[in-house]
Amino acid sequence: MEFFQKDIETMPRRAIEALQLERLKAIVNYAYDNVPFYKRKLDAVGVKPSHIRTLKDVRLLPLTTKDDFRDNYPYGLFARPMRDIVRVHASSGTTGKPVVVGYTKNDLDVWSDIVARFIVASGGRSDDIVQNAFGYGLFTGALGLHMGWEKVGATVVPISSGNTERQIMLMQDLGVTALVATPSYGLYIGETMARMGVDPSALKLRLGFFGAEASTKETHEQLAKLLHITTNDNYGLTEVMGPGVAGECALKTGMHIAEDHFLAEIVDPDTFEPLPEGETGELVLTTLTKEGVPVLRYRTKDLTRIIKQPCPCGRTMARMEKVVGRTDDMLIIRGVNVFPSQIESVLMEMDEVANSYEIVVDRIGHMDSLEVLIEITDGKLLLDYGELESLREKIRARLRQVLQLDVKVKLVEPMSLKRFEGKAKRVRDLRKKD
Ligand code: DLL
Repeated sequence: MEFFQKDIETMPRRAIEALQLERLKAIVNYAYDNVPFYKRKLDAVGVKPSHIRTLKDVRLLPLTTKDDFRDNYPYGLFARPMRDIVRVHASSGTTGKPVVVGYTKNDLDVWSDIVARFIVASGGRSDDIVQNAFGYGLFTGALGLHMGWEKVGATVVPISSGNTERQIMLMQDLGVTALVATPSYGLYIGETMARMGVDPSALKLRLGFFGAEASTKETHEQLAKLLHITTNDNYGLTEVMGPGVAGECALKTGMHIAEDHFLAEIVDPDTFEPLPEGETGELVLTTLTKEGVPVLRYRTKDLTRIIKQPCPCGRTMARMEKVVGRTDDMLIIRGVNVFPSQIESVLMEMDEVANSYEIVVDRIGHMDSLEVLIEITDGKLLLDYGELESLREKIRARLRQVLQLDVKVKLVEPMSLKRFEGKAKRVRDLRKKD
């Protein structure tokens, strides 16, 4: 097993926690002294930086939310004057103002280190040729992975997203060995390859790095099969840094959190009370070293669980399990909680259906209804009513078993649903009138 920063990645847990405490004290002081927003928030609850004596004391600090970033748009949460900031990024909010963040030189150095860690942990090497199909721009994904791969010493092809056939042509011509994309775009690239008659096993492609949206184990299996690669899942968010907050190693037993730079907690998503170790809840992150925009207790809205046992790969940094979904993506259908990822798991296991689906939620009278539009793989099936019905019934029964809910299933023609080059949007909730 190769490491990018072995001494750090395999530190004894006691040492990691001691380092976290030292850094937590320093960052709370730093945020209090340099960001009026944090001084106001801490003063309002009567907490002083000196009250942080143990790691658990992080709970004394108020939570920070996306709205806090919006309310302080654009530079209100910056702790450094603009002359120290060398880059800004922003998240693509669909409504309202975006979240703007800034990085010092040192922040970029840390950021590229933590991206390089999961790249190397998943088998990325200096002789890789990397097609970076994340959209370049204000999105942290493209430049984050770009810098991480450069730090590893690989060759980056900054192709950005879109123009899928050209992506495939360049993949062949340039001898690309690693792909960076959202899982949805990875699926679309794989599907386009099949349509073009390109055999993925004849390509040099061997690794795929997928992040920026939730993907199930089944989706990764599908990506591995379609593209003939080994896959990696990696996690991050603009407010806290970008990609690199956590990433899988080759054993794929959860995503190792860069705990020397982030303190992770799991809280009850309704009460915000801390949950016992190992339980699933909302991830809350505190940056421990970030200079540009330090963030105390950011509510990610992502639901996951943290595993602290050392991983057989040798890394001691805690792992977060694949994200189940976001608290704001959870659908409540006739009182039952449903995550799109549960539906995705079922569909990805079935060969008869393609990788595209759409979930439509509506209210008919007083009843919520959930309909899933699913593309079939073979268009000829549409001519055989009997077979079509039996497939529909099979999917319905499986979804009922997993969701404990009756779902309408509609099978649609191959390639009739929308494809995504970035983050997918697969849910249409018609109950929300927007
Ligand atoms: O998506 C940062 C990123 C870019 C991570 C590239 C990994 C790779 P935002 O656009 O601010 O930042 O979106 C952050 O995306 O709160 C999660 O809900 C979701 N997300 C990101 N990575 C994963 C993942 C980037 N691996 C939001 N699994 C986060 C599940 C993810 N959800």
